[in-house]
Amino acid sequence: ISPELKLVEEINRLKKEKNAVILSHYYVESDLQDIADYVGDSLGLAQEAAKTEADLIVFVGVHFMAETAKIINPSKKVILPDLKAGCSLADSAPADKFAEFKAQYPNHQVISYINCTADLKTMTDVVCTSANALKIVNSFPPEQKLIFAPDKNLGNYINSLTGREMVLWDGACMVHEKYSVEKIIELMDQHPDAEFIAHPECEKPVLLVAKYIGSTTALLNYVTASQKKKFIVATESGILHQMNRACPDKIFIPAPSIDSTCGCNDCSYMKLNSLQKLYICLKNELPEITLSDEVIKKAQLPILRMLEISK
Ligand code: CIZ
Repeated sequence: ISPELKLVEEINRLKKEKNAVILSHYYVESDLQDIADYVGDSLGLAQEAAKTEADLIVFVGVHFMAETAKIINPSKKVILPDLKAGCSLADSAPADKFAEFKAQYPNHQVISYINCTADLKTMTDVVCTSANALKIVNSFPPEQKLIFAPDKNLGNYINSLTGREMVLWDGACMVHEKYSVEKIIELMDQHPDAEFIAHPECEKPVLLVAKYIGSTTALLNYVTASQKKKFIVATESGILHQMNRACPDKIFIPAPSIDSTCGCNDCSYMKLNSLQKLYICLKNELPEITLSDEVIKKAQLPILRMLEISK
């Protein structure tokens, strides 16, 4: 039996013993997606966390996602294989700076992308993800002034769809802002039979050449339903595992980034997760996500609003 299989066996044994659930994000390595009880985007993962009956939630993703699971399950233990698995978007919006920013715009309601810290969520009216951003924004009357944080690219994209002029925080995802439109066009020329699809966290020039724009789940659904056989995909390459599983007869080419050496674009934070770390984390029930009662109470409301609107 290979060491990897042994790890998988041990993880499954511990999971049963501890009544744990493993929630993995689409962007983690394939083996960590395959071992999960549920694999999905942050909306699906939050929905799953909200209804789980497990005593222990193991979140194989990044810190803000595990925090979200804790906020909606304060009485449960939530653990993350590597506490250093952060997020450039969350880092781009420190709570104190955001409080100053928000104070400049009285009469505005705040929509924050789920990719932010729990502290920022305490200053938020409704949280959104890329899967439901349009729906959340449209749930406000047109005259309501809005702040959208922290992803300016997603905010700009939603502004362009709705004709709104939401005030945007100046943040971006280090994976999605690095796609090179020149290299993408070159690749499209080499593969004229391929369709280029992109995530709305990408910059505008990249979105302008995309045939379809959507969240990870929307992109996955799109390629599954499409008659096309080949796609160039501009989002973190972890999603290609689910695309290949859903459509074994189709070809998925990761879109190139400005500085990619491997021909794909990975999130180094997501890739901090590993089977080995998952095993150690589950065994020791550490590292654990902890938040003050006050933060949980305040941050819960905008997440529950999002879950209600997304039903
Ligand atoms: O919402 C998520 O999970 C992320 C980070 C992207 C997406 O589109 O699903």
